[in-house]
Amino acid sequence: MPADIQTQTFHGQPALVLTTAGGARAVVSPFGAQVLSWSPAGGGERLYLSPDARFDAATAVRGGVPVCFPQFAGLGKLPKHGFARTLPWTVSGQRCGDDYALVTLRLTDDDATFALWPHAFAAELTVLLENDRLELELEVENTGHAPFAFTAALHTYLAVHEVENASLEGLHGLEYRDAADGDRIKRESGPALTVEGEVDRVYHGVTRPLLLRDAGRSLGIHVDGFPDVVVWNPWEHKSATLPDLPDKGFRHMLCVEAAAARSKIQLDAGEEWYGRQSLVVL
Ligand code: TA6
Repeated sequence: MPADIQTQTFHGQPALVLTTAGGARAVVSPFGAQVLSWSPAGGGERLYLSPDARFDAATAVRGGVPVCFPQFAGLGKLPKHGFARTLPWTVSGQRCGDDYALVTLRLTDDDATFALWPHAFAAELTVLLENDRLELELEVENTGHAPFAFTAALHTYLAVHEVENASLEGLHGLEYRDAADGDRIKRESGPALTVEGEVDRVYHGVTRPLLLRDAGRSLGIHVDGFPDVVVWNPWEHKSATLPDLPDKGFRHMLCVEAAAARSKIQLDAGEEWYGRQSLVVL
């Protein structure tokens, strides 16, 4: 069978299901332009989706790859992580080749977004599925007549077998803001990051590819255009405050997010920006 894109129901909501000839599969929800599932050819699920996630087309879905725009976390006056993750996006493009499937979703300003954030914009998320990789590209265009600035992230929840046994390589020597320790600025000293408690860090100036090792599996994480990488695991106490994450859920996830968080991206009228995160099975 060639690559294919079908509309199906996923947790009661419409979703696009992308498949490749080799057997890779991804599920993308137009609500929030959120990738909810990804399994490469011949492999198991690589994204964490909370079994307690809510699918009511209003609440942010816990897991997969939420798109945070035009604000990352609480870095401003907007709702946490902005409004893009809780709005319906339009499917603006679909294409299949011999060995890939690609969809593009689009969100533009309307009265509701304008009331929160008075700017004219067009945001597009393109999801490319190949046998051994998933690539997400967020493009933002200033369609208005005045400059604006934003922060953003692809808040990727990676599935891990047991987070304490996973390790993330490639951050050595980088400066980070430790949101789990009073926003102190620190420098990564170890060759690999391991998780043994709450981790909530914004690493700056990430240019090298990262490598996630977990239970005999390896995943390459490439970030382009986004200057920062956020690593997040809520661990036990924080996790208890999240109603849509089960008690032991934090053990099976590690967020490695492509982000523009430290400095805002500035766009003049008519300008465009893009940032990309690629996940590659190694
Ligand atoms: O990206 C890390 C973070 O900003 C954390 O501080 C944590 O709160 C997380 O995002 C999840 O946010 P959410 O609003 O989805 O519960």
